[in-house]
Amino acid sequence: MQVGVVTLFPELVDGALEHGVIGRARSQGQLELTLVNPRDFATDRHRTVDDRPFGGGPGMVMTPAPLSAAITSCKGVMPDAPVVYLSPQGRPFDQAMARRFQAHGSLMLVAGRYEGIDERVITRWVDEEVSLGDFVLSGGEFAALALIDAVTRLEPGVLGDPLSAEEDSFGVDGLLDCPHYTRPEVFDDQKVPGVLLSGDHKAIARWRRQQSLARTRDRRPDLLESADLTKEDKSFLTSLGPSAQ
Ligand code: 9WO
Repeated sequence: MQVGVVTLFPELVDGALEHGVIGRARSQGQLELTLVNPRDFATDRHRTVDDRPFGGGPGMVMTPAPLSAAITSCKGVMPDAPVVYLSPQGRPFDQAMARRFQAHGSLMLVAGRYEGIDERVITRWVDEEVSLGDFVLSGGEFAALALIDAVTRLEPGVLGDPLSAEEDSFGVDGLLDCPHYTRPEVFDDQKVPGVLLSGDHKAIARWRRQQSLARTRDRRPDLLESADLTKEDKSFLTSLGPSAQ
């Protein structure tokens, strides 16, 4: 997976991606990262990358020329990468989008700062504007990092066990994950559910499925609309009776 990030804070992005599973993916060449700083393309004495908004108002806007030059430079490295701008105005990111980006093989992320970037940069270069949720950050970098993590872990060989990428929440059937337990059997007066100690693999699988179904109905009933449900799943949900909502 080839990922470019256009950012005023390349050290922040680089440092965050040194660790854990994603850090290993980088050292094994499964994630190839290109960081481009718009400040390196500013031409004035102070290397300015922001300016006051036309029309007035608080704060600053990322000025188009250095940002545009940074995107152009990154395009030279990855000409086929779709350009994605992370902002609260984007289309909602989800696991299906992560799979699509991973399957494409290359991706350029634009991380904004200040109040945002000049709209003409979006018009000219951005293929997709993407949001991770209804909240505002101080810049697009942490959203870019979350997206990179979600995409890179789908790359073959990045997770030790090839099944774990699929088995997580949203993996295949669009349900939330079941609860997890490890030793000790009793912690803080709380016992591990007996079925998990039974050795009855069929009963364990059924219990986990039912936990996923009940949680999804309680916390994210919207996901049940498009979830992959069997007849048995549906009759279990019916057996729960009306939900709290
Ligand atoms: C900052 C600001 C300050 C005063 C008044 C209004 C304001 N709006 C913003 C703002 O939206 N800043 C953004 C910061 C500009 C684009 C990059 N930033 C960003 C990206 N914040 N949050 C995201 C983001 C990206 C993806 N998913 C969720 C949030």
